[in-house]
Amino acid sequence: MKQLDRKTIWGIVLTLLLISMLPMALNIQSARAQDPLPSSISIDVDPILVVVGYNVTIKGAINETVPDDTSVYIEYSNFTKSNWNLLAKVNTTNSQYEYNWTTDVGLLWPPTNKYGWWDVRARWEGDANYLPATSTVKTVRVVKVKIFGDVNGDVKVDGKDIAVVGVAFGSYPGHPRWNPLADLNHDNKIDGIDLTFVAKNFGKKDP
Ligand SMILES: [Ca+2]
Ligand SMILES: [Ca+2]
Repeated sequence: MKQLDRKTIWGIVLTLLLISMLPMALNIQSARAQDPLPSSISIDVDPILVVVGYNVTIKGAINETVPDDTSVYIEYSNFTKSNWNLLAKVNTTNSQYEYNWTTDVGLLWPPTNKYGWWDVRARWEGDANYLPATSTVKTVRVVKVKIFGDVNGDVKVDGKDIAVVGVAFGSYPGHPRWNPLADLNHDNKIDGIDLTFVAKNFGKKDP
C-alpha cells in the first residue's frame, strides 16, 4: 500500500510537470513558425532647401530594436521617384541612423548637374524577424544662388526672402532658428546687414 502511494504520488508529480511544460513547448513551436513581422523606417531631412555645397542632415530610426551597426541605405533619385541610386550606406546606433550629405558630392547621376530637386529615401533590408522597410520620400532642393539676396532660391528677391531672414533674425550657428542661407555676408549671425542685402536687391529676378 505504501509502495503504491509513492508510485501514485510520483505519477501525479510527473503529470503536473508535463502539463506545466506543455504551453512552453507550444510557444517555442509557434515562435519558430512565426513569419517575419512588418517594420518601418522613418526619415527626416534638414534643410530641404540648400545652396550647393552646404550640408543636409538625413536621419531617422527603424521602428524595431535592431543590433548596432545594422546597415541603412540612403538613396536618391532626380525627382523621378524611379532609378534610385545609393547616396550612402550608414550604420545604426540604438536603431537610429544619421548622415550628413554635402550637396556637391555623392551624386552619381546625372554627373554634371548638382542643382535641382532631389528625392531622398532610406531603406532597411530587414533581418530574420522583420521584413524590409522603405521610408517615405523627402525632397531636397539644391540651388545655386543666382541673385544675391534670393534666400529661398526661387530666382527672385521678394517678400518671401525678407520673411526667411526675418524668421532667422538674431540667430547664429547652433541656434534653433539658424539658417545659413539667410547669412548673406557669412559672418555667422543673422542681423540687419543681411536684411539690408535683401532690401538692396528687392525686386530683382532672373531675366
Ligand atoms: Ca526668393
Ligand atoms: Ca550675416
